[in-house]
Amino acid sequence: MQRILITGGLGQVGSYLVDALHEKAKVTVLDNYSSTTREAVPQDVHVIKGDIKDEIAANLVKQSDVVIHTAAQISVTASMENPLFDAQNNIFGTLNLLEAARNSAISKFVYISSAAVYGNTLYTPITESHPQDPLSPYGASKLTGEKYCMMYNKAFGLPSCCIRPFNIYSPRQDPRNPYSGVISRFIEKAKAKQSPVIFGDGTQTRDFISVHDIVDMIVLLIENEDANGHVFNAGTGKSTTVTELASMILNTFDVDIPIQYMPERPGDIKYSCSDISSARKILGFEPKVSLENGLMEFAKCK
Ligand code: UD2
Repeated sequence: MQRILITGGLGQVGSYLVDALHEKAKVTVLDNYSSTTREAVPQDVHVIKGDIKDEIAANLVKQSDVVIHTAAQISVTASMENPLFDAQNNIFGTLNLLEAARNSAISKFVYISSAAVYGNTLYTPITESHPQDPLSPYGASKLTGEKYCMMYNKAFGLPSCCIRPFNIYSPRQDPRNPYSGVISRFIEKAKAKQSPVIFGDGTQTRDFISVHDIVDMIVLLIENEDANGHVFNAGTGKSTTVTELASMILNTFDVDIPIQYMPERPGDIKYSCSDISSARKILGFEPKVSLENGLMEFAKCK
């Protein structure tokens, strides 16, 4: 049985990955419990409390066949307040794992980056070759992690690859977290029969991708040797305006209240939509969850 290490395995992406993989492989989770609890994954999954910067992480990498590195400092806001903390986790933590992987026999290292590496959108759909000009320490640290992964592939032959998720959503995203995405926030409001608040005029667009499609892409990456040395956009290739999203959520939850508009959020990008031709061609990836069905999943959890 393949031994798979999932760093950040109690987090949003990590815990869904555990669900998808733990019956097919010997899964070990490494998590520092910074924003989650043991209950995020089934009791029979092997969970180790520890940090990606520590020796324990390096030892676990050496005992694995596959490493899926989802653990990160994920808050853009926190990264603006404390760039050093962000870099220690996202750059040095990643480097600690890569260095352990260099001296091991692993068959795959998957790194979860972010669409934040692009910064302001110059054109859509955004291809992987779009200029990368991050606007936050978080974007810069994620990009640095990617560069290290790709350099380890070129210089040391490490079988590594990266994905750049666009706007991921799932019912496991905590709406009270200030960094939580717009979908969780609007749903929280709809459930409380309160108006969703749109920042700006609502014509801004985003590419919303269900966590299940992110998991599908990572599973495809694990077995695909042609993916090594590549970075893939992880989106749906479809864009939705924030006003359309608010209406869809009010419909899904059968709530008839007006939308509230507030001033635009500083630093907000206007248009975002991924080009996923590369993932389609090399991985055979096809997103399966429509936004309508993804929102229904939240309604079923209420
Ligand atoms: C997403 C990612 C971020 C980074 C970035 C890259 C999330 C949570 N964040 O930021 O990590 O990768 O993309 O570009 O996925 N909005 C409202 N009302 C609300 C909340 C948000 O109108 O109550 C708007 C917000 O102003 C923005 C859009 O909804 O125009 C999406 O906001 P978001 O916070 O979900 O994600 P985003 O795209 O800023």
